Parts: sequence; C-alpha cells; structure tokens
Amino acid sequence: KDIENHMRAALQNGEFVVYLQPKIELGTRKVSGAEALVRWNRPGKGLIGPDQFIPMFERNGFILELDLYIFRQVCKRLRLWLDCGLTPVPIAVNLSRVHLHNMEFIEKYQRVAEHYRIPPRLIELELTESVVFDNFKIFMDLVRELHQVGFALSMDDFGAGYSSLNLLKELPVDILKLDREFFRETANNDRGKTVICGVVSMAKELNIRVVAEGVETEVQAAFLKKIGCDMAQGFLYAKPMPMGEFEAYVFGRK
Ligand code: G
Ligand code: G
Ligand code: MN
Ligand code: NA
Repeated sequence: KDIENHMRAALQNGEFVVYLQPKIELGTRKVSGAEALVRWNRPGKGLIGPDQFIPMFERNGFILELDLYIFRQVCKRLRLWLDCGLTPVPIAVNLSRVHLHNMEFIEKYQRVAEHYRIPPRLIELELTESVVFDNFKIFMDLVRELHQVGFALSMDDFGAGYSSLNLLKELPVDILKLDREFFRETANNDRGKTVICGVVSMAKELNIRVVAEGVETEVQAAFLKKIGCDMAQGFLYAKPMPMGEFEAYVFGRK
C-alpha cells in the first residue's frame, strides 16, 4: 500500500531508471541491439528490480503509464544519439500483457516516436509468449498494427510455456527470444539440443531472427553460433547497465 501511494510521485521524481542490456551478434560479436529494463531507485532503499513491483503495477494498472514512460526515455536517448551523429542500435522495450486490452497504446507510442523523430526501425517491442494463447486474435491484430507503424515485434520468453511450434508458422513476429531457463535446461542434453536446433532453423526458414537470452558461457555461445542463432544476450557479454555506461560500451565514449 505504501508503495502504491508513492508510485506516481516516484514517476514524477524520476525514480524509475532505464537500464540497457546489449544484444550481441553471434557472428561478428558486435552490439546489434539492446533491451531496456526498468529499475526503481527508491530514496534510502536503493535499486529495486522489476520483479518486485511490476506484478503490483499490472494489478493496479499503473504499468501502462510506466511502460510508456520507459518508452519515452528510450526515444529521448535515441534522439540524443542521432543528434550527436552516432549510429544507434535498435532498442527493445518491454510491453506488459495489460496493453493487449488497451490497444490505443499503439497510437500513443507512435506519437511519442514521431515527436522525437525516431525512425520506427530503431524500435522493438517485446511481449511475453504466454499472452498469445489467451488472446490469439487480439495478438494478431496487434502485430499487424505495429507493423503498419514500422515497429518490430519480439516474442519474449519463448519456450518457457506451452509454446506450440505449430503456432510459430502463424505468428508474424520478427524476433524470437529463447527463454533463459528453457535454453539452459534444454541445451545440456542431446535431445534438448535437437529441439533448440529445430526451433532455430524453423525460425530462420520463416525469416524470424532468434536471440538467446541468459547466455553465460562461451560453450553456450559457441553452440548457439553453430546452430545459426543470430544474437545472444547475457552476462557473458554484459549485465543490464545505466544508459551512460551503455553509451561507453557501444560508442566508446561517455
Ligand atoms: O531486469 P530483470 O532482469 O530483473 O527483468 C525481469 C523482468 O521484468 C523482465 O523479464 C521483463 O519481462 C520485466 N521488465 C523489465 N523492464 C520492464 C518494463 O519496462 N516493462 C515491463 N512491462 N516489464 C519489464
Ligand atoms: O524481459 P526478460 O524477463 O526476458 O528480462 C531478462 C531478465 O534476465 C532480466 O531480469 C535480466 O537481468 C536477466 N538476465 C539477463 N542476462 C542474464 C544472464 O546471463 N543470466 C541470468 N541469470 N539472468 C540474466
Ligand atoms: Mn524482455
Ligand atoms: Na525473457
């Protein structure tokens, strides 16, 4: 309750901060994108991770405001990079499942991107796989609308739930993110490896790029590269970091 009372003031006070975690192209080892991950910097309490406040914000609806705020921060930063003559990588922003029932958000996001004159190709939206099954029709409409705007759609946590490979052929998503647990548990035995290999090659046939999440070892990276996975994100390369640090990481400057 205490937190609920503070959340709007916290937004005003800039207590929600954007961290960026790089995505690495497995072929070249270059940074080819990043995911924005929110942190709450509570005065006197330090940095709080999303798992500790997002479920509550999804229940009370505040997540819609928070997600939009994060999106705006990302657009602002992309504008800054463009103004500095830098070549930004696309940034992925997480979308709560709650947005599926508030589809007017797409227009809002489009207006924000236009306000900061951000080319839509620099924006990816991540939606967790589990939303698809309950909302197949809504989901299809959503992807269609996002594509009209020019934003890419990334399917997060793929493999974590009851992913149907059959569904893959129907989903017009641009990027598939292999769930960290799915990848870790599955990739350590031969049957599992065969499954991952199948998912990756199927995605490739369908022109869907694949990102492996939670890559922590060179052995994992080598395996993913071998089977044709496009990108990897994980502690092997970098943890989520404040935007200033990310700039130093990709552009080699502060
Ligand atoms: O940053 P961390 O690794 O703790 O993220 C945990 C989860 O919180 C992520 O998997 C992601 O789904 C969710 N998350 C992080 N940032 C955001 C955000 O800005 N909006 C929403 N809706 N979810 C987020
Ligand atoms: O949106 P999503 O839930 O997929 O966010 C990714 C989460 O995974 C974030 O909480 C991030 O901090 C975490 N993460 C990113 N890379 C790694 C990793 O290599 N290992 C582990 N254990 N967690 C990671
Ligand atoms: Mn994500
Ligand atoms: Na995920």
